[in-house]
This record gives sequence, structure tokens and C-alpha cells, in this order.
Amino acid sequence: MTSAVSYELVDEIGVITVDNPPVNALSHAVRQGLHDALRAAQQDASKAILIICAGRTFIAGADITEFGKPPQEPHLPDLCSEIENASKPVVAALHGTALGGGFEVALSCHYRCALATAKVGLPEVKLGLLPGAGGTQRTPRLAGVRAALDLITSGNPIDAAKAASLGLVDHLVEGDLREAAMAWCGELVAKNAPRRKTSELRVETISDGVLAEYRSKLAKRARGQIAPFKIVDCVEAAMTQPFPEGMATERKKFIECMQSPQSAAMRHMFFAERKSARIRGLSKDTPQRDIGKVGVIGAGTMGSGIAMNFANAGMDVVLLEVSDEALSNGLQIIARNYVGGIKRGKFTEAEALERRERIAGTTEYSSLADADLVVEAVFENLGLKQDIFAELDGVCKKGAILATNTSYQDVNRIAAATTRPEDVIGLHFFSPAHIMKLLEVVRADKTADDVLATCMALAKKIGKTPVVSGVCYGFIGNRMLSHYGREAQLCVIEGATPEAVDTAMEQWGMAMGPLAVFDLAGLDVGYKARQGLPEDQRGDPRASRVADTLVEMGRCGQKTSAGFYRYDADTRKRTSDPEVQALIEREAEALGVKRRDIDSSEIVDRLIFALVNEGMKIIDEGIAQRPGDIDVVYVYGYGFPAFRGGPMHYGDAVGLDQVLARVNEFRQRFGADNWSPAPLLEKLVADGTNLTDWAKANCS
Ligand code: T1G
Repeated sequence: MTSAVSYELVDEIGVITVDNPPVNALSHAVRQGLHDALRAAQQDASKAILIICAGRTFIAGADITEFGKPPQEPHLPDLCSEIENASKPVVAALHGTALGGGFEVALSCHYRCALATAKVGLPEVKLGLLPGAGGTQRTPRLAGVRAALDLITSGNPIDAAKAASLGLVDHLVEGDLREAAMAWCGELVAKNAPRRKTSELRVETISDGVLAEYRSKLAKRARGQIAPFKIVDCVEAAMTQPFPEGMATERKKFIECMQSPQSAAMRHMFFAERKSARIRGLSKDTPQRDIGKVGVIGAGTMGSGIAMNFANAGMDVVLLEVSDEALSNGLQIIARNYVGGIKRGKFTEAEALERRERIAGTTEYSSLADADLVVEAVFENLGLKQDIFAELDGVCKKGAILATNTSYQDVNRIAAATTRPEDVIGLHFFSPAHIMKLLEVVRADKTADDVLATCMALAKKIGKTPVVSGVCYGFIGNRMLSHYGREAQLCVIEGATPEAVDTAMEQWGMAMGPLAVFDLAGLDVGYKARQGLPEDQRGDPRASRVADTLVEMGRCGQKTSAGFYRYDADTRKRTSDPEVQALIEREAEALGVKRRDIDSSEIVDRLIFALVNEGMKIIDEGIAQRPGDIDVVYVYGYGFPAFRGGPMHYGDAVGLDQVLARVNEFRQRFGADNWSPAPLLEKLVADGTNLTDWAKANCS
């Protein structure tokens, strides 16, 4: 055995216990320990073998930290085969989240029992992989082809009851798992239960049309990804090939996925998301303030969504507006959002009602006096925000955290409107606030450490992925977005149609093209921001003239059923509008822009390298703690494809020398105002290193 796996004979049951915190990942020590324990169990008087785990979960998968290192025996597929071919019945006892290789270990056992609270799943596809230890061959044998395809291509876990209904779990137990599992093993022994080898089961035959239909559905849902399609190939092999050949097919395709840049990118995102929750230089033991009651100021789209986040996490919320009418509108937005959530199966009607009832409305600031946290979410006007914080300073109790949801304004200047700047922080939610996972936590100059630590923990509690940002115009995401958007608009005025720009970016992997995003957010948002600036600070008119003209025509985007595109009022489907193309050509002429054909590779490089270059500056200025944080912002907040790993990972994957060469080319062609290479980019290229290695040495 190894320290991670122990074995003991208890009555007639050989009990193998895995204990490898935090999630019992299948490290080499665990695999070796399981191998040794299995061998011991087959040589003693045990009549059945039980595999169970200590801690909070059954094995949650292969050890991702071992990926990329030389694989060590026993390899997981071989270990699973040893389990299935053991001389005695092997039973798995599941709790927590039995995922990936962990669930594959369970599938190779002859029987599986589980606590009702357990979940099982094969999330490899979320790492750009596929189950590589028989999951694609055993799952269809137990649950059928369609269920197997759904489980493996989605990567989403299912609860134990659902797993039992599919034949993936045989017995649901309650109470103490070990006790219940031991008792069940005893029953199996008593009735001389056979060793049921999953590999010997036959896979149901289905019509070829099912697989073809599944592949075409994936072409939309998993556009640009390779692993989902290889999963379908493996499940097809389970249907058409004997088990050994099917396993060989799975192995081959697993290795293809493992070696793909897509998997490297998605594994990077897995760790980047977990690292972004940590604050550099701050002890994990930094004290936190108790947050029980939350005040939200502003019941517009954002404020209402923000209020829901806290109510959904079990906190009491008081939502403040300036008038009963505005408050009523906000509460109606919340009601509509909950109806939508029920329809999407996010929660039951009873749960929705319970959550709604946690949100109380008010028009009186005095109602915020006992709030532990107040989040201001009014529209983007610095003066108004400063007035509100001055009011809060007088009303809120000592120790209350005062947060602003501002997207752009200077949080230091908002904090300066109070006598307690150490209690002020930015909590920048992304629309729709009750759905988008990203939360930029803006650390102002005087924000206290415990306030920051409290908000980072609170973010996780409300199901958000937090990223710390320093104070600058637009923080991390929107600052970079302004360069991305500028290039999109310039490509349009210089000759690419809106459809060409959006199609190029969507085929590259963005969830939605930039012009469609601007229509979704509302063209009037940028318009008002620009109108609020002095003429000489409104930037290059070529990069805003088309959008501003559209707004002046009353075409603000989806909200007016017309912006860069026309929108069907019901389906919101976008269609091109020749009137817009004519407008673009008119404005280009008026601005003296000579239009030309722009190919998709130029569009992609201008938009994406604008992100990379600005991201480098953000890192250099200390606005972001580490490059991976920027990747988390873009994948979780801006629809950047996880299979490309975020802008900074992508820059490394392309090669920073290539990025710099392209940035310098664009500077030659389009001017240094928009294309000044980031000093960090130039430095890394000059040093012949990359961002990943630089971050290891500088951003631990
Ligand atoms: N390997 C290594 N470390 C892991 C890990 C894993 N599989 N899963 C989690 N960790 C670490 C994580 O980095 C963090 O470390 C700590 O555990 C707590 O994680 C052959 C090839 C299990 C649902 O994809 O989904 O099996 O930051 O913060 O929110 O077919 O972790 O504390 O240092 O996420 O309670 C398939 C991935 C692998 C599951 C728990 N399995 N993990 O969530 O905690 S590929 C997965 C999760 C595979 C086989 C293939 C979640 C969780 P640190 P956490 P959590």
C-alpha cells in the first residue's frame, strides 16, 4: 500500500480506503496503492472487496497536476481492467463528486452504491479531453448510447438518483456510507452475487441517424472544439467494436486530445480560475467580516440582478430606489428573472418564492443602517455615486462594507467621498448580474485587507468567479474591451462589413461577434459615455462615428430592434441591414477613409492582439495580479473561448515574437496611438521567454 491508500480485512470484506486530500485525485501514489491493495485483497480470506474514500469525496479524477509529466505505471486503464478482472466482487461506495477517472474506477467495479447526495460525472471534455480509462466504453454499456453521449459530451455531473435510473449506480444508501456499504457488500456475498463485468455487456444498437444528428448538434454547441467529436467517435466504437478494440480507439483519441493546444488551454483555465481567487501577499487567514444583510442601491437591470445573487445565497437583501415606481419596476424585473430561472430548471417555484421573499424594497436610506454590505448600482455618473457614498457614510453602521458596481469610475474618488475609505471597494458585476459568473473585485488604494478578503470569499459564496483588479479606467475587462471594440469599429469603417467582422470572430471561437455584443449591450451606453467627455477626449472618430450615427437614428441595438443589425422582436434573431451598409459607406467617405477588403485573419489578429497588448500593459501596471487572472476575466466575462485559454495564454500559444511582429506591423499601418507595443511584451521577446514562465517567477 502507499500512504494514500490503506487496506484492511473487516469480517469477510476487504476494505480499500483512498485518502489523498483534497479530492482523492488519482495520483501515482493512489494508483499504486489501489494496485497493491487489490492484490492483497485477492490473496486473503475476503469474499468481496469494497473501494471507498476518506474525506469529502470519492475520487474526483486523474491528478491533473501530473498531466504533461512522463506517465507512470500503473496506468489508469490497466488499473480499471485489474479491478474488473478481480477474482472477487468489487464494490465502489460513492460520496461527494465521483468524477472523471474516479467514476471510471467505479464503472470498472462490479457494483456501485452511493449516498443520495453524491454526484457522478465525466467532466474531461471541460479540460479538452475525453474519459481515457474506459469511460466511453463502459458508460454506454450500462446507460445506453444517448445517455452516455449526453453525460460525456456535456461533462456535467448528475445526481445519484439520476445515475441509478440510468443503471450507473446500483444502490442508494443513507446514513454512514461505510456502514451502509459494508452491509450491502454482506448482502451481495450472502446471495453469492456474481462479478458483473461491464465490459461484457452489449451496447444497444441505434440507427446511424442518431450519431449524425448528435454530431450536427455539437457543431453548433461545441463550435471549434475537438474533444466532443472524438467522444462521439469513441461511443460509436463502443457500439461497433469489441471492447478491447474500443478501448484502443479510446486510448488513441485520448492521446490526440491530451496533446492538443485546446486541452493545454482548458487545463490552464482550470488552474487559473482557482488561482484567481487568491490574493497575492495576503494571508489565507486574513479575518473576514460577517455578511448577513445586504443593501443594494438601484433597482435597474444590474441592481435587481445583484440583489438576486445575495438572496439566492440565503442572505437578506434590502433594495433601495428613489421612488415607489422605480422600486416596483425593479421588483418586477426580479420576478421575471425568477420565472425565467424556473423555466430553465435552475430552481423550483418554492425555491424561487423563498428567495424573492428575502428581498425587501425601500425608498429610505435609513433601511440600510444595519446592512453589513451595501452595493451601489446606479448609472455611470461619478458625482451621483459620490453623493450616494457620502449619504451611506452617514447612515451605515461602523464596519459595513461599502461597494460600488461601477464599470469605469475611479473607486478612489468614490471612496474619498466618505470618512471610511478603508471600507470602500468595487464589486463589478457583469450583465446579466444574476447569471454571469465573473466578478471584478476592485481594490482601491485604501481598501482594507479584511474588506478585500471578505469580498473574495463572498464572491465564491454567491457562485461568482472573483478576480482582483486595481483602479484604472475600465479596470481589467472593459479597459481591454475598449481596444478590442475600437479595432472592430475601425475594421468596419475601413471596409469589412459588420457581418464579416462578427463571423470572423465567431468562427475563431468568440461566443458572439463584437458588433452583435455592442447591439446587445446597447450602442447608447458608449454614446453617452463619449458625450460625457470633452470633444478632444472622445478618441478616434473613425472608431465611433458609425455607432454614434446609429444611436442618433434611434438604432440603439437589440433594445430598439435595430442597431448594427435588425432584430426579430420575438426571436431576437439578427439580420443584416443594407441601410447600415449604406450608412457605413457614407461615413467612411465623410471621414476620408479609403475602404478596402479586409480578410478574416487581419480582423482576428487586430482584435485579439489588441487584447493581448493591452493585457500586457495591465500586468505591467500591477492592475491585474497575474496573466491567468486576465484570462479568467475574458473567458468568464466576455465570451472568450476556453479552448483558447484566454488572451494571455493565447499570446503565449501563438508565440510572443509573432504577436510583437504583428503589433509592430499594425503600428506602421495604423499609427502608434492605437498600436504602441507593451513594454512587457517587448521585454519578454527580447529575453526570449514567455508570459507563463515570467509569471511563475514574478506572480506566484
Ligand atoms: N487533480 C488535481 N487537483 C485537483 C483536481 C484534480 N482532478 N480537482 C481538484 N483539484 C484541486 C484544485 O486544484 C484545488 O487545489 C483543490 O483540489 C480543491 O478544488 C483518465 C484524464 C472536485 C468538483 O475534471 O471539478 O480524470 O487550489 O477548489 O470547488 O478519464 O475540484 O486548493 O490547491 O475546485 O470543492 C477529471 C476537477 C480529471 C474534476 C471540487 N476530473 N475538479 O470542487 O474545490 S481528468 C475533473 C473539480 C480525468 C480520466 C481523465 C472540482 C471538484 P488548491 P476546488 P471544489
